[in-house]
Amino acid sequence: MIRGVTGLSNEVVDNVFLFIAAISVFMLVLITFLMIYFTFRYRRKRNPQPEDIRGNLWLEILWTVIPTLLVLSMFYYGWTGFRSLKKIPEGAFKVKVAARQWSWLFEYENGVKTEELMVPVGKPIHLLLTSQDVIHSFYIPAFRVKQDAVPGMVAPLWFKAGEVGTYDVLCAEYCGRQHSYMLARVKVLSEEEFNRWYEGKGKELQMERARGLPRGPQLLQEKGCLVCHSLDGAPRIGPTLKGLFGKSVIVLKDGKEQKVQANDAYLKKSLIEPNAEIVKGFPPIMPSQKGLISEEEINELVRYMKELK
Ligand code: HEC
Ligand SMILES: [Cu+2]
Repeated sequence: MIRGVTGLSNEVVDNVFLFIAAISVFMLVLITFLMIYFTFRYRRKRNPQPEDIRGNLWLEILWTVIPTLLVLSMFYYGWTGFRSLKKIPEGAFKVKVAARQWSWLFEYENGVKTEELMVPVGKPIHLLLTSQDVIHSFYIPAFRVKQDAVPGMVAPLWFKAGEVGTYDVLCAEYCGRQHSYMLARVKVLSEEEFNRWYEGKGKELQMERARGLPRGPQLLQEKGCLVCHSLDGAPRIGPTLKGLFGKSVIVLKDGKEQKVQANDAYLKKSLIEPNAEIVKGFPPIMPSQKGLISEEEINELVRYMKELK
């Protein structure tokens, strides 16, 4: 048990785990003991003539019934635990979680988006998991919860953090080359601190929207572009976005090399149909933003990319 971490899902999972582990250890000890005992007890020196031992009804009943009960009790605890993990308490605090190659995005009901999951302590948190590309798996070891995020599906998950602190979030489904980048954090705050953060962020967002501030840098972060693209000239998984506008780029189109000008149309197309023209020397793995991005966001991103000289 990880010290200092308690919560409903922890108790449920830990109890089942300990129960099964205890039975397993008991069986291991018992079987090992009997094995060693029988090798001595029935060794050849003491029993030069092999004996023909016929069935024993009571023994057979015993060793059928006891293991059956043990296994059924494991099933019972597992099943009731599973049910309570699946039953989301009413009034739980909702957060949408989007998984994508290779980052997580958390979206709260007031529209605020973050890359770290912020939650209040002691309150049930209801996560709604989706994936924008391949199958990922949302995993918080400290809270004993794990759930696949599958494209085209919303998977629910809930937990309750017992103590204030910072805990790891991992992706538990191998999802491509930079799978390990999907290490994020859950920050558990006291209720008061959380409310202050939540309301502050909400107001900030409203103000930004009202003023229509350029959101380029924030969009790049929010849409997860910076996992694969740098702004400083160094290639990452994809080419750098620095100085891209106006450059001539060698791309593979239908398998043939071509030179194209990186103009507005090219930048837009790179977002919506990234695999129509693949930049030479890079793998065709950029996830299409189709359906994930608004016209206004595309325009803002293109505007910002043009500024990255
Ligand atoms: C999973 C990694 C990944 C993510 C996330 C990603 N890209 Fe890409 N991107 C690539 C790769 C790889 C290429 C080059 C291959 C190709 O053209 O498809 C590329 C190509 C591009 C190009 C063309 C670059 C050039 O030099 O011609 C642009 C523009 C671009 N991406 C912008 C974005 C933006 C904006 C985002 C966020 C909305 C984004 N990308 C998210 C991997 C990614
Ligand atoms: Cu993943």
